[in-house]
Amino acid sequence: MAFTSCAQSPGGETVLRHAFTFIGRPYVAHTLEAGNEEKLVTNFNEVDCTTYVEYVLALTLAEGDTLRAQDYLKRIRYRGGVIDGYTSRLHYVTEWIANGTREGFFKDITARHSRDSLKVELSFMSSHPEAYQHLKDSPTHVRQIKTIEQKLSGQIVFYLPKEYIPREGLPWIKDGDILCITTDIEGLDVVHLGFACYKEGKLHLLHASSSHKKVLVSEDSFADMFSRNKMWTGVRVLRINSSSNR
Ligand code: 2YP
Repeated sequence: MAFTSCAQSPGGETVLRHAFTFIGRPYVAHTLEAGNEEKLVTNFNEVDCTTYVEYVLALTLAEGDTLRAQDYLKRIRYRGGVIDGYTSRLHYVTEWIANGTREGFFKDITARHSRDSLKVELSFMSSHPEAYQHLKDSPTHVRQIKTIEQKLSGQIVFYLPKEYIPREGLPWIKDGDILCITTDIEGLDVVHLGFACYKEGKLHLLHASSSHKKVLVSEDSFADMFSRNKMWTGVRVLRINSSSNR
């Protein structure tokens, strides 16, 4: 698949090379909810938007070594890399970003290019327990998630509002960057994740699509996707620290 990209970062091609290997794989939600005991699930064959980004990030950091990728995956998905029950998983992207930044996996480059900020207010999981297999029958888990939500709420983060995202993308958003789509859904921070992928001079989203039920490069430009998703408000952009990006 030939992609002419006008905004290259040295590590960006490496990220996209790993990301492209997943194209066509089925979108399957809740693959991490199997069983009652929280353990590391590595299912490269059935992905949702988050597990797709996590698997590609782990493979990129491990330079394709699937054994090392398992260790990176644990550090990407769990607070401090420690698996200790359901709530040790980084459920909210706000905390997933802070953890991955601390671990040196990527850096949030949004603040360098956008002066727009938003205040994080998290309550979605504790106020919709019925939507989560490990919350609907566990008041203890709900209480733990509520404490995490309260701890994370109130912080100010930078984002790029959708009105500033042109169809041709921006010079500072490069191939392979992780795009975290912010939302105005009550109590939620991010509603979807994917990779920046330039195609014929336009910025597209390479993602696990719940509507197309598979991993693909979006037909529409990233900017045009916002007109079809009214609850999308903008984007936080992460640059992966792959060896050639360091
Ligand atoms: C996350 O949802 C879940 C994690 O519990 C789960 O729902 C929340 C707050 N967190 O471990 C993880 C992996 O399954 O998914 C994601 C979800 O996006 C879905 C998967 C998608 O678009 O494919 C992350 O939070 C990324 O954006 C949001 C979105 N959740 C909701 O819209 C409720």
